[in-house]
Amino acid sequence: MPGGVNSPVRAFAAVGGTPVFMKRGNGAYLWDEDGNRYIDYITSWGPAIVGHAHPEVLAAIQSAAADGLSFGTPTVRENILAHMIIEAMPAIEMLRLVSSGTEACMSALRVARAFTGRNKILKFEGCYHGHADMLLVKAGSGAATLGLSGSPGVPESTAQHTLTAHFNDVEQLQEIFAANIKTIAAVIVEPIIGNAGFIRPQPGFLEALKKLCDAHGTVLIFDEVMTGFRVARGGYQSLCGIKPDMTVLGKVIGGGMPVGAYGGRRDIMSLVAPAGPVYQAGTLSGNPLAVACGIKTLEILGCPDAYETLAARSKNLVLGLKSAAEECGVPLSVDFEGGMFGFFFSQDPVRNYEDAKRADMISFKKFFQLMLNDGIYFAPSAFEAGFLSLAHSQADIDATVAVARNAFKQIQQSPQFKESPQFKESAE
Ligand code: HOZ
Repeated sequence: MPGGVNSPVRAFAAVGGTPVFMKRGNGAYLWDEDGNRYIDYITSWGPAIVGHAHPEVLAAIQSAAADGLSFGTPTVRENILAHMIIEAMPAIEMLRLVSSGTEACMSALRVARAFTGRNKILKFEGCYHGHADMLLVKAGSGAATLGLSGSPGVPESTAQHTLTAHFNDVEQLQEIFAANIKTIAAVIVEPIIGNAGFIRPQPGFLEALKKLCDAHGTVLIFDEVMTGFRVARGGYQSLCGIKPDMTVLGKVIGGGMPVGAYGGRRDIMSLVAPAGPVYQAGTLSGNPLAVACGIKTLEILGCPDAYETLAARSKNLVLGLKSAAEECGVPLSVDFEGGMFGFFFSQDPVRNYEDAKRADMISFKKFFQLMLNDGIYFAPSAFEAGFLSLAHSQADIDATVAVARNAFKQIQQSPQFKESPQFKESAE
């Protein structure tokens, strides 16, 4: 396997060392092949929001498996999951289940192009929307981790249709729309960026984006693969009150099995075959086991206080990390929403991908290794958000902060830290 992995960010390329091979997970924990236990803040990059190996989820999958693995026909379960999604996100009037976030983003853009009859799309630097050719332009996640701004193999004739902009820069957006009058088919955006670390939209940014899209007949696509059913049941769109034309989902809706979805306005989604002429298909789309896993996960998330609990845990974690860092004189910028969080070794708040790249990567790398050695598993890249689950207890958070305090002390004492611009700035 290239790099020994099946997805680049897992290879520890940005933090050094050998990736840990995990053997099993339960609740908030993972165990590696040598039997070491870790508090897990990746949660499979988001899906394991109710905790690993939740007994009710396992029972739902086992029961679905007993009925057969895949039929390639419509099933009632697919309709149950589709209804649960539509109920939580009223902007989705019609949807199609697929097997990954990549597939969902790629398909959503095809439909948006067909709907508008236009070719250009606009994405934001540091946002990651899967690895379809047209979206591997200034992408986040593994591409950012490896410093790849594009990818060989993506034809220039494909990439030329992808415009990019800085997240949180309304002025630049206005200029781009003015220079591309009625030629942009779609804007795709992670309403909170989770693939360049955690970066929140500034007040007014998404509102301005929506207004420009409406004025120019451009389809606004919220990529809520990370934020959907994670920051709130209705995704970030339910918190910011903006109704996108289309929404892309993945991760939590499959609860750890391969499920993605794209949906939105009925007039747009009606173009998808066989209702309309835009082709998209999949043998394992709506797979019975995957859908059963998603349904049970969303049912568990329906328990009272699920999102309050996730938010309280995230808050305690990031505030605990921040205050431990401050005690040691290490600047740390932190943020969270629901069960998703992030931190940058930066004095200043991070508002876009350029800011994220300026954060202190040497301290991040040291922090990651020190935490891992003491049984805390954060993402092995500064360009990824963190995720926790309903299984994370306050005791897990306290234990994490205690380990982090020790790590920050060691970072503060390292000669590289004293030479870093971050340290010099914080000392001024
Ligand atoms: N692109 C995923 C997170 N941003 C990582 C996928 C994986 O390595 O599993």
